[in-house]
Amino acid sequence: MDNAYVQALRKEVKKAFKNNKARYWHTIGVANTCACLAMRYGVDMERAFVAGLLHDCAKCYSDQELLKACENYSIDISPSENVSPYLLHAKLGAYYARTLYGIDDDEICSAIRYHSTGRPGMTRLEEIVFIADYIEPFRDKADNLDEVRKIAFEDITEAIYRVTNSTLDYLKKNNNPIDSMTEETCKYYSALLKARSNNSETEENNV
Ligand code: DGI
Ligand code: FE
Ligand code: FE
Repeated sequence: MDNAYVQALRKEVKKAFKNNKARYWHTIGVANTCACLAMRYGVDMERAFVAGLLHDCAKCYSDQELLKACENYSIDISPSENVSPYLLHAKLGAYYARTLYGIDDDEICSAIRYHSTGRPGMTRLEEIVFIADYIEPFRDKADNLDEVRKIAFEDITEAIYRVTNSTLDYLKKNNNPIDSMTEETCKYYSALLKARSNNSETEENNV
């Protein structure tokens, strides 16, 4: 993966989003933020940028189109995806990354697949795409954005816990169906933080 390849891919994505400028800018924001987080956490920068570029490549479809495409390509549809088909853009995006954009890197495809819900035990690259989607500079929805933006570069585990926790709060407040994966991700990262703080307490007691 070199610079010329990444630029060519960016142009393809720009063309695909020609009718949705805001989504293109979000995509560029995510790709750049992925690259910054990759520098911070010692992950390959080009792979992170490419995952960011393609993470929402299936976003410009209606609910009906998403359901139909997933049926056509035998992509499994969970009960919560049936109720909230927009969630399927992550699974369909991973499929299109492979089939339309020629990505044969399993970890990049998996980062796209799990970018909306996360998953327990994400790889660093998956974590980077998940967080970059939330904190990229053009995002302005969540109240805790400034806080999470800072934490993302200090402690990505803590950032993922905060993001999943506030997403769950938001979904509950709005009576949106919750995908079990989002819940499991939050539980996993909460347990990881707890285990870490128990360990450091034990270490302190042993001094
Ligand atoms: O595609 P984007 O808008 O850039 O971001 P995304 O793919 O993370 O999708 C964001 C939405 O996904 C956000 O409004 C919260 C929602 N989401 C995350 N987990 C769940 C969920 N929606 C439902 N219904 N259930 C979930 O478990
Ligand atoms: Fe998305
Ligand atoms: Fe996104």
